[in-house]
Order: sequence, then structure tokens, then C-alpha cells
Amino acid sequence: MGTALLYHEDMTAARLLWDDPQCAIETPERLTAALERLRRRGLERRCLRLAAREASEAELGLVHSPEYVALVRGTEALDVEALRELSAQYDAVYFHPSTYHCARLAAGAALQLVDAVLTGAAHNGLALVRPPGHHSQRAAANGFCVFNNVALAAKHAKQSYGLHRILVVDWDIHHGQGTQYIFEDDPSVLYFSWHRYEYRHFWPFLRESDADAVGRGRGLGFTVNLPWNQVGMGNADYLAAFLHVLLPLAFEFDPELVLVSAGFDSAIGDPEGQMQATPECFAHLTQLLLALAGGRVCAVLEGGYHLESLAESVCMTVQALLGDPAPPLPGTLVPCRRYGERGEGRWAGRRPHPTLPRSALESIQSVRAAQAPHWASLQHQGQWGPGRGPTHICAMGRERGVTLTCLPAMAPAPSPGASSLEGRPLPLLPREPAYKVAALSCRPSPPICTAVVLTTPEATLCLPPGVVRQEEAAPQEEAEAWARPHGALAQGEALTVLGKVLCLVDRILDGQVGSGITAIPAPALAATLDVSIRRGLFHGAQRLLCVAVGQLDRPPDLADDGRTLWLNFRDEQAAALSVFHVSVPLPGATGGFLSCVLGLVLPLAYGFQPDLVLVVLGPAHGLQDPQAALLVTLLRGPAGGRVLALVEEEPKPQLAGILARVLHGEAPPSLGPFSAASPEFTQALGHLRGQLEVHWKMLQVAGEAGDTVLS
Ligand code: X5A
Ligand code: ZN
Repeated sequence: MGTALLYHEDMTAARLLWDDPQCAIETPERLTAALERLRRRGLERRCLRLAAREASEAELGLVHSPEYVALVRGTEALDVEALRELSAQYDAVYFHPSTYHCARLAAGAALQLVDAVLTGAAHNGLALVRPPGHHSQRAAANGFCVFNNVALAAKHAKQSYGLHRILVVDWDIHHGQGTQYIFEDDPSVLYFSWHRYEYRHFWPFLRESDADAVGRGRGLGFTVNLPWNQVGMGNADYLAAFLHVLLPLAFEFDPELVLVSAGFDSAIGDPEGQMQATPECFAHLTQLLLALAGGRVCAVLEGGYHLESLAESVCMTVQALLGDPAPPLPGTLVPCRRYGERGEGRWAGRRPHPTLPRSALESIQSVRAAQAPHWASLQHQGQWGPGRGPTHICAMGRERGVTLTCLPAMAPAPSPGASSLEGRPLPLLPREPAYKVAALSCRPSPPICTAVVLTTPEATLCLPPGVVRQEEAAPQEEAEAWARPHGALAQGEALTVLGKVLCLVDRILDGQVGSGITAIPAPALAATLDVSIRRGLFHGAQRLLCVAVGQLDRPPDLADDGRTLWLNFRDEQAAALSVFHVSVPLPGATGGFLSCVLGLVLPLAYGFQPDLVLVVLGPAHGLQDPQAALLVTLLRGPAGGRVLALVEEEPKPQLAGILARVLHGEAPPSLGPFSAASPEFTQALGHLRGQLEVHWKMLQVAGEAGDTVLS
């Protein structure tokens, strides 16, 4: 079990034999560069290596006409002039004598990957193939594509395994019109594509690439097009597209398998795409998709023409498939602002255009509007947007019928070492500046992935290999000092646990441990949380996100200074008590839970860019195990995997094991059948988002005027 990697050296044989500037970028080096980088990073040997086989003609017939297959077979015997002549009959295609063999291997690799994942030989995988597939149609080659590898894989999954719901995510920067045509009337395949469109001025210049192409007949609503009308889309735009468009529909669809048309011409540096998303973004996109379909994700290479960017992005995808935490996204996460704020570090020089309109949000708005009739999760959203929301969060409290208090200011996060304990006396603690938080990016996987603090030995039995018990503890006097304000922690077992938790917080922040879970006796939970937050800040976390589920109060004397963001799911009204203190009602329906997590918690979490995420499941948290598992899985994204989950020891001792597995990189179980949120719930959530999106731009889903931050 693990991640399958499919490849065959023969796929490097096909190459352009004449001069054609349009086709010159599709080179054999694309494959060798990607594979070389996987080897150099030690990623290839962590995968299950499988050699690709050729798809049979019968298999090709799942998608393509016999005449077309025969025509491609015939190219094996053609001379260069005849190849050139035939190529000219298609749009952006070249044939080589080895094309038929390569294209059968590419299709065969996709089929074999599906076999590996659906037979359980692998959890997920990547097929490194060429020629690519998503432009290829029943009887036509197009856009470097000969056979439609991903469409064949979907048909194969339906035919040979009886699957009923397959999600195809096409993150290549071109519209996979071939895949769209093949499945446009098929409700068993949900096809999502984002693509450079520029109001139809970009290849393949099709009217049917726009957001209002939503499928036909029984397939209405199962084609989802997100056209980008400007170049320069970056990490925040891609993430917003996933959180606000793809994932709500995908969770509602509840696929049994996810196929990715994984083109990396959507990454920074690519000459075709001209976009700005950095390679790390693909780790996040992959990780988000792994939360679907029990983690059965099969990625198949499509485009990607900047060898360096392609190789890095492929590595990021494979790392995420392997279960490694995704490196934090560089730069500020604000959808579609100015270029100057994008592309940090080694990619910093690439700023092709000086300014942009709010183009990404317009695209997101248009696809949500086009799909709303077909998806419960997009209904009753009401209208909230920057133009309609409050200009300041304080202004709106009474009108909206929610409790709001003024916050002091949007203070920038203070530097580590600044007074974080707010005058609270803590004797016996070292007074030297707090430790530096280990650099998050370019960090190798921590030596210990996930550590648990448990009091009951039985509970360890359900832990997967690789999850270890946290034995190391802070010295007793230190634990006592930190416990001092809290009677519940003062002695016995609670104090022992606290000593370990203190140490675990430190280890996660210095990168020696990836993530942690602590099961705590109920009476000590709130106090342990309070101390964990303070310890995290003391240890140098600049921003700490706390997602508290259930009846838990925010520690009353915690400063509202922007260093902590407190999100509380509890059974009362939605309320933004400040920009950093938000209460959300506990949704009953899965639809409500998903809108909270995808539409509120994750945008806030990604926008906040925390160093550490604390997830606390407190009294009466009301989450079913799969919901808790999904929440924790998704919260691995924003802080480079640094999550510490605190749960009550009773009444569900098995919960710690479930969370340990997802933090360790296992896929969460399915949420079960989708149930729509009530219109009241959706509206309350919408109001809350409307208030918060002035400060938290990742919440925005509409591109109306009113954003005054641009200047
Ligand atoms: C698979 C892929 C692009 C074709 C571009 C033609 N095809 N101008 O990225
Ligand atoms: Zn492409």
C-alpha cells in the first residue's frame, strides 16, 4: 500500500521532427526532468514503482472510434512528410513514428493506476505520461493529445469496477474540452476544469469553455468550468477556487474515485499559462482532494512546459500523495490583488503585469451562479459581498442581529519574544527570549510524524505504525508553574499530562514533531487548552489558530492582538465578537458542516497563516467521528501540518486513534449521505462571512467593487 508511480521510458521516444513553434514545447525532457527530480528528492523510492503497459485496442475503444484508433496505428509506418501532413489536419498536434506506442503506454499507465488504486494495491498514485490526453476527443487528436488518458481511466473505472461517481479535476491551464465532450451528458462523471480563457481570446478559443457550459441532458450540472479571464492567477486564487467552487460540489457529489488531469502549465513560470501559483500550491490542492473518495486519488500528467516549475510541482504533488504535510503557501493569501504581493523567494522576479482587476473573484462568482441551480451547497447563499457588507465590523452588530464588540485594532502580529504572557506571573520559567520557530518551508519531514499523549495504555492499540507516544515531559516544577492559575491541573495525572503537552507544543513548533494528539480528562480540558495556547505563544508562535468545537470559552484574558484567532463552533448564534474571535453555530446537516469548514474555517485559517493550529473537541462538541476526522485533515493545510488536537478522553476513547491516523496522512472516512443545510443556517453563515470578509479576503466569493485595499 502507498503511492503508485507509473512510468515507462519508452514514452520519451516521441518528439517533434519538424519546425513548429506551437508544438516545440512538448518535449521528452518534460518526463525526464520530472522523474530526475523525484529521484533526487528521494520521493521515487518511497513510491510503489509500476511499469506502464500499453492499453489494448479494446480499451481505447471505451472512448475512441475504431477508425480513429486505426488511423493512429497507421502513423507507425508513415514517413516524416506524411506524418507532417496528417498532423496538420489537427489543431496543435504532431505525430512521430513512436506516437502510437507512446500514446498506448500513456493510456495504459492511467488504466493501471486506476487498477492499482481500486484493487487496493495502492492508496493513490501518479502516472507520468506523454503524450497528454485531455484535449483528445472520440475521433480527433488535439493540443498535443492523442488518446484521452483520463477519460479512458474514468470509463474503465465505471466498466470494470462498477463505479457510479467519479470526479475529474482538471487543473491543467488549458480547458480539457475533449474530456468535457466525452462526459457532457453523463451524470456519473463530474468534470471540473479551470483554464486560461481571457474572454475566449486564449486557445482553444471555445465558447463552451465558459462558466455557463454546465453539461447537458442527464449531465446538467456535472460539467463545471471556471474560466480565468486574466493571466497571473496565484496561490490564493487557486485555493479560493477549490474552497468556494470545486470542493463544495465535490463533497456533495461524494465521489468514489478522483482522477486528476494534472497539468502543471498552471504553475508559475510556464510559458503557456502565464500564471503565478507556486509549486507548493499543488501540494495543497492534492491534499484537499485526498479528503475525498477515501483518498483514492489518481493523478495523470497533462501539460507543464517550464521544466523547473514542472519538476518542482510534480514533487509537491507526490509528497502530498505520500501523506507528507504540505509546505505553507508563500506570500499573503488574498485572491487577485496586485502582482507585487505575489511570488516570493526564488520565483520573485516573475511579475508580468503591473495591476489587475478583481478578476479571480468575478470568475468564481460566475461559476457559482451558473452552478447554483444544480447544487444544494450553492443554494440560499443570499447576497453578501464586499459592496454590501459593513465597512467596519463594529458598524453592523445590531442590524445583523448578532453580538459584536469593537476590537482594539488589526494589530500586526508581534515578533517572537515580545511579551506574550500579558503580565501573567510565571515563576520558574526562563526569561530569555522565546525560542525561534523552525523555518517552515524547505523543512524536511520531521523525524517523528505524529505524537500522542494518552493516559490509557489500551488506547494506543488502535494507533497506526509511525505514531509514537510522547514520553518526554517538561520538568515537574515547570509544569507546576504553568498549571498554577488552574486548579484542575494542579496535581496527579492532569499535571503529568500537562508536562507532556507542554513539551509536545515545543517539539511541534521547533519542527521535531509534525503533529500531536492529546486525550485529556474532561475536567482538565479547558485549562490544558489555555496553557497550550500560552505555551505556543511563549515558545515563539507568531500566530496561533484555535478551532474549538463545543462548549469552550475563549480564555478571558487572552489578548485580542492578532496573535491568536479563536474560532468556536457552539450551539448558539453566529457572531464575530472581533476579527480574531468568531463563534459559529454547530450545524446538524453535513451540508452545513461542510459550508462552515470550506466556506469559513479554511479561508480564515489560510488567510491567517498560523504557525500552529490547535483543534479542540470539547464538551458536547456534537461532531460525528468522520466530521472530526475531516476537520482535522483539512486543518493540516494552513500551518504546514502543525496541528495539535486536544480531545476529551471520554466518552469516546477511540477518537484519539482516528485523529492520529488522519494527522499521519491517512484519508478520512466519508461523511455519509449529503444532507442540505437549512436556509436559515446558510443565511446566518452568509451574514457572518459578509461581516468578516472585509478583513479576511479569502472569504470573498464575489468580485463587486468596494475593495478599498487596492491602491
Ligand atoms: C496538454 C496541453 C496544450 C496545447 C496548447 C496549444 N496542451 N497551443 O497542455
Ligand atoms: Zn495544458
